[in-house]
Amino acid sequence: MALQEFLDQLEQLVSEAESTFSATESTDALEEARVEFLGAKNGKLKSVQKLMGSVDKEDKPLAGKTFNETKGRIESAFETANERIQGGAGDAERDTQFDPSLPGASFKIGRIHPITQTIEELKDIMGRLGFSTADGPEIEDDWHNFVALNIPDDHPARDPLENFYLATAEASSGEKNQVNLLLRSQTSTVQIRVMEKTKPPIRIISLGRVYRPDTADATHYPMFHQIEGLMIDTNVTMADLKSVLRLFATSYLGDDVTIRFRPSFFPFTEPSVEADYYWNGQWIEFGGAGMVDPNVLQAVGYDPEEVTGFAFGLGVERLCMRRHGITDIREFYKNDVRFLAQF
Ligand code: FA5
Repeated sequence: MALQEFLDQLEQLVSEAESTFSATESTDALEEARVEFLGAKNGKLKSVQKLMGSVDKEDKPLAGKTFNETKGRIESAFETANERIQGGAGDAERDTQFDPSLPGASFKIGRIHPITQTIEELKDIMGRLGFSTADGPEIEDDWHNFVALNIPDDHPARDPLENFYLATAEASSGEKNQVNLLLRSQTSTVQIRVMEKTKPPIRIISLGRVYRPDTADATHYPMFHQIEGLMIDTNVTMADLKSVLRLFATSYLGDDVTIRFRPSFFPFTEPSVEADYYWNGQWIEFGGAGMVDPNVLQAVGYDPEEVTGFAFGLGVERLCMRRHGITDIREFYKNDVRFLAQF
């Protein structure tokens, strides 16, 4: 074989290999091209190498030298393509790795909702006064939401327009065939559930969501939270109620807070009071309270001649609003991160 013909074949192989390698887009395609040109058994370079045997003896040194250069050029075309393909994957991998040597940047982490924070703090305050926490369901029957709380059938608090009634269900006791179910309108339901199961003395609080079809405005929301307190013992008086509520309000709102009690009415307490605090030039009601009505004590099987007690139910949102200077209850439930991030 003439030398020139051999050299031409080598040159043609280089340009063919370079354009094939540079067109590959994946590791698999590149490997296929590598085998095609550089494969040890049937690669194209190997086939051209075999032709070297037919080159004239005196031309062999130049043919061998050019062959080695050709091999180097094809290998380097392969390396370039390999770096291109591996390099792209490497960047993606690096992006997902944590590099501790990079300058610090703070992560934006979530925060606990202000109402949840308030609930935890109120539990803490009442815990220090010896009150443990009890829970009750948000879907209630009319016995726990009304009847046992001395709220008769014809009481306006049972009006369908004042409550979120859900359905009727089979009663578990044989007394009535069906009970009305509703989203509880007050946490006072938990008083009944605890007293039904526990003998006095009792000192509990219960915190949770309650639901009323109230129109949302600056101080009302159709779903809000209450903290319920209940203390039953042989000699609990109105003075105990007043001390606990005052201590509670000053612990949470600060010593400078002014609170007042107004005579009021709840079917399940007698006497009843409304508790208000003074804020921004006006009195704001933050809860109701009173001495547990003897009818309620009887409904849960207690003897009103032996035990007495007080109960209170306060709006958690309104306490939190006063504490943080929030003027509109609706802010809590807009999910606006600019508001929530402040707590
Ligand atoms: C009651 O719910 C009684 N169960 C409280 C009670 C418990 C009295 C134990 C006696 C003994 P009232 O409906 O007033 O009471 O609600 C209590 C507090 O919940 C209110 O003072 C107010 O702070 C808050 N509240 C009532 N309605 C809303 C509303 N729509 N949005 C936000 N807070 C509310």
